[in-house]
Amino acid sequence: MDASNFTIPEQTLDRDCTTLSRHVLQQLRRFDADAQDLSAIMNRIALAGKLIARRLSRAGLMADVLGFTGDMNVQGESVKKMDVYANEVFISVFKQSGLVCRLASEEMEKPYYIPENCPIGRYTLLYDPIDGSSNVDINLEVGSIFAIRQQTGTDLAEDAGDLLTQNGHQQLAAGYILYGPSTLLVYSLGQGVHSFILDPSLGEFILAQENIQIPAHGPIYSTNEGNFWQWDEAIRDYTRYVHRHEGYTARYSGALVGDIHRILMQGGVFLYPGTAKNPAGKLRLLYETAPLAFLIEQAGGKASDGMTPLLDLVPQKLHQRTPLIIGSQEDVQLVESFIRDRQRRQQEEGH
Ligand code: FBP
Repeated sequence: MDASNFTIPEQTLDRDCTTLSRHVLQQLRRFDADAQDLSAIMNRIALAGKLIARRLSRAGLMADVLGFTGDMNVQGESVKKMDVYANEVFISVFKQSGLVCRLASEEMEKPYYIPENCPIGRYTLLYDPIDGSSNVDINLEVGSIFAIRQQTGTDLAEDAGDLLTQNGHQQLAAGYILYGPSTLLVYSLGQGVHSFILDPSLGEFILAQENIQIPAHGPIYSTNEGNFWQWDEAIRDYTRYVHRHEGYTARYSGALVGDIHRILMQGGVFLYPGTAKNPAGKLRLLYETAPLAFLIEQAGGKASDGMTPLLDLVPQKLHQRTPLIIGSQEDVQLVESFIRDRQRRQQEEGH
């Protein structure tokens, strides 16, 4: 065949060459130091994802990778060996980077400071290294959740006080990595939501979808109904409503990242409300709910604690928990309407 007749569809080649770090620079439409730093930080997060994906894919064949360590973390939860491994991976990929001075994780009581990166590294990485820990030992989907924030002040006291003055709108970037049949990274820099798939043959995250929009409404409601009797009456009323109305189906994987990804793609709502025992719920504001709220709102969805927009919340402590209602606009508004109705009834009854 005459070479002049054979052309490679530019779009395909362009897409195949759109790695994460290139996409970040395209998004920022500039190449200054800040843009280069954010691109480099995203690249390091991608490396952490590749290392964790590799470990997970062979975990069942390796000794001492699955199971519990015997320790409890700052959340009062039994720690999995994969939690420790993944937490260390995130720290390790940022050493000698000059990028991130401080890493704050769900698995660590206090942030980890990388002296060689301070004070030049003006960013803080906040992350949940393994989300869905209860799924790890049985080879079901898990994830990692991350957010990047600007460090304000020198934090010489190493108490990360500046993080307790910022709301969720002040996140510079957020996303998750889903370790499923393929390893997927979904992120936003505040300019839409984009997904990348790890191509094992290239060892690169390659662009899969840009400007993902969540449907305004979806059939899915995702929640642990095992907590039904511990919930406020308003949430019970909402659950009774979806049980009695056509067009709703329950999906709950035990991994927040997996449930959120399903809802991002198909529409619906995820709920982890407060309970009688834990009025603030289970999920952590800085490492789980604020990053996912940033992402879902960038995709046209909505997130709240039932009453207040999730991104408006300012943490009072590093490991603060919040109730979470997140997903499609119409479905989150429906849940919130049940909460408002109950409050109004209570006020009318003088409670
Ligand atoms: P981890 O980050 O410790 O895994 O906790 C969060 C989580 O596992 C979410 O992924 C999931 O949605 C939720 O907790 C499951 O909690 P429950 O078992 O109470 O339904």
